[in-house]
Amino acid sequence: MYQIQSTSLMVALLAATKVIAHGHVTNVVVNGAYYEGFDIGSFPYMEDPPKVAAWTTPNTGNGFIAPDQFGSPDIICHQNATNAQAHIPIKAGDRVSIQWSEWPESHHGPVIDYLARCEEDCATVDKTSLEFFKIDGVGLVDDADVPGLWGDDQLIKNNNSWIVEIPQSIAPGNYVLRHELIALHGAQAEGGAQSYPQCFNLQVTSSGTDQPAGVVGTELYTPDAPGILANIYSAISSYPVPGPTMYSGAVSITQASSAVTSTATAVAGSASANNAAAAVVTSRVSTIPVQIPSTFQTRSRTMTPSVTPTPSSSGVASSSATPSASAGPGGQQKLYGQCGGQGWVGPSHCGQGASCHIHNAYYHQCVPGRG
Ligand SMILES: [Cu+2]
Repeated sequence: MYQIQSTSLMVALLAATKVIAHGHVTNVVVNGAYYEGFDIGSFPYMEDPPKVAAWTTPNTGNGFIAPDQFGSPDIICHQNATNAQAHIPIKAGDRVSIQWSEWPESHHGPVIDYLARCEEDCATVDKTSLEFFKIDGVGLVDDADVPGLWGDDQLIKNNNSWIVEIPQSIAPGNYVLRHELIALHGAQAEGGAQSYPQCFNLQVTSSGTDQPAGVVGTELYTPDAPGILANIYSAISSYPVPGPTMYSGAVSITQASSAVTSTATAVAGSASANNAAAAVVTSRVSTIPVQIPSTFQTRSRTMTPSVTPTPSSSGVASSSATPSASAGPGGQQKLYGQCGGQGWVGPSHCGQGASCHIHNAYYHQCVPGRG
């Protein structure tokens, strides 16, 4: 019994480490309205996930894009990302507050934001054709104390959030907002930088006319570019934020928290920029809504039968190899079933091919893969 418990604990710890290690954008706030992001903890396991303005990625491990992938489409909107099917209506000059789940202190580096115009609909545009222009880039803020104070240190101080202003001068239209953190803790060696891009579809109304030239995502960076290859552990007199030069109409703003006053649903369907569709404000709230387990799909299908348990001399009770949701603590849970969380007394193991993923302190779920 002890062995099983400790294995279970180890799986849980590994899952927790993975989740805590990096992060992803949970939501954005525009003019007080809260828009849900792509929830990597639940959407990949739903048959019909909500249509949100955030691009979809199966990057359930909160991973990064390494420099040897900077020329691959994965650098555009993260690993195997596919177009968001909804968009956020916004006015040029408005600000977007981007909320990360968490960000590790050791991962110093720049915060960078780009826009790319979609000729038609950002829900169907070929991402490799998007040309990004930089509207924000904060790298080394203060190097008094090596490794320095960086853009993402400001993000951490600001409750893991970042505010970017949509330049007033850009032409109206549909845009992909590409928000990115680049971690430099290993960047003293080529290949050691880590990119964490996150994309959102915006429908911008504006009286501006600028259509800044941009760069396709796969040409934003190279592994040896200044700012990608950088040693943050020695004093740096100046740090060049990687990527193309900043758009002249970009606005640098002081970071602050953005109060949530309502929740809103991103607009799905045709994204005509002339159609001044307003966001559907569904409710007024005073606090940020919390994902609750009831949004998870429950499925009746069970795991494929697992292998016969290895005979054990210690007499561990494993008379049945069939996963069962009614097993006691330490038993095997079926795929997508609950496997832990505060107050949970059911099975804490997942069947073969699945691992226990910690969505939050209250809900751990068996998901495919080794976690
Ligand atoms: Cu890391």
